[in-house]
Amino acid sequence: MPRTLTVAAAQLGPIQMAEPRSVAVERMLRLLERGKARGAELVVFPELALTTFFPRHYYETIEEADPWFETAMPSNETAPLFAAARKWGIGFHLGYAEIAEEPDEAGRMRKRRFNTAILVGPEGDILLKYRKIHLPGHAERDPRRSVQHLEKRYFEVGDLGFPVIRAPMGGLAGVNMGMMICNDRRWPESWRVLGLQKVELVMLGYNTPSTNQEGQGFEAHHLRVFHSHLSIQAGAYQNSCFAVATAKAGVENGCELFGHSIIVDPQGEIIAMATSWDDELITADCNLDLCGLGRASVFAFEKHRRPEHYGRITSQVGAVDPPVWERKAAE
Ligand code: ING
Repeated sequence: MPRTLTVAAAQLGPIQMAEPRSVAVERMLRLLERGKARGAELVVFPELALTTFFPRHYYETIEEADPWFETAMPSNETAPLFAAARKWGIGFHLGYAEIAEEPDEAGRMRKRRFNTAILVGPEGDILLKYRKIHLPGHAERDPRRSVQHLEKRYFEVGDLGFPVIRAPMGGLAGVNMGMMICNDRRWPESWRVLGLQKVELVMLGYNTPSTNQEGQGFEAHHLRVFHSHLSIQAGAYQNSCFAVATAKAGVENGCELFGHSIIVDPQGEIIAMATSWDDELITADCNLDLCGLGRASVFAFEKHRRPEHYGRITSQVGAVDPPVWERKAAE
């Protein structure tokens, strides 16, 4: 009997600055209901799914951005999602901005801000939490940019690593599930750390502008979606896992985000894709046994990996110049 899990990407259209969380949650409940009707057992919502993508806005003090954060999860506004999960027996992934009163590395208790995602089980338990590690953009206002991207200003680098948990989901007694968030998908290290924990299903949400805002050079528009899909398909293939990647899409305060949410199988094939840039549910039946093929052959890590040659990957941050070739004087 194949270990099949029916998953859904619940893509959200734009959330405007003035839109209260209750409206976003109502939209998400409609998608959860549609997921139930389609037989979905796990629904993946986007990154920062409760509000507009506020890191595109500059605030003089980071405290001014605090209204965009959740100080409790579940909160009054998000409790209906947890109740629906329990009522319908559906798990869900939710991305949100998190404020936590926690000790930092120096053991000092303080208010900490993260770009966070949680995995909630069909009984409403929070099974796993992840805090975004690869924060793109910049920390100070950048006058060259058409739109700011201030994740480095408002969020700390995640401090939970890339965890994987084996937990019941749908009709299965145990599924190995892990998460990453948006820019993380562009870094193969994110995928490999999850792959080294036998992840079977990677969930990720994203908010990605449809045009390059860095102003550092020409990038054809179609490459934005190509790069996103390339990263996810490669990550899934090279770690023999399924991936559910869910967009927040459409035009928020004049800034266009692309949709193209996808579900990818362990062969790297796209098995479902959203076609709108609005609220849209896509589903796929994932036979998790398909993760085994790659793991037993091309990507049998224990047989083929050679960590003794990978030292640069963890010892270096940036790239270094290579030695320059010179013709050797004749001996
Ligand atoms: N957004 C974008 C992402 O990684 C980006 C930022 C876009 C970086 C394109 C590089 C190229 O999809 C977030 N929120 O990380």
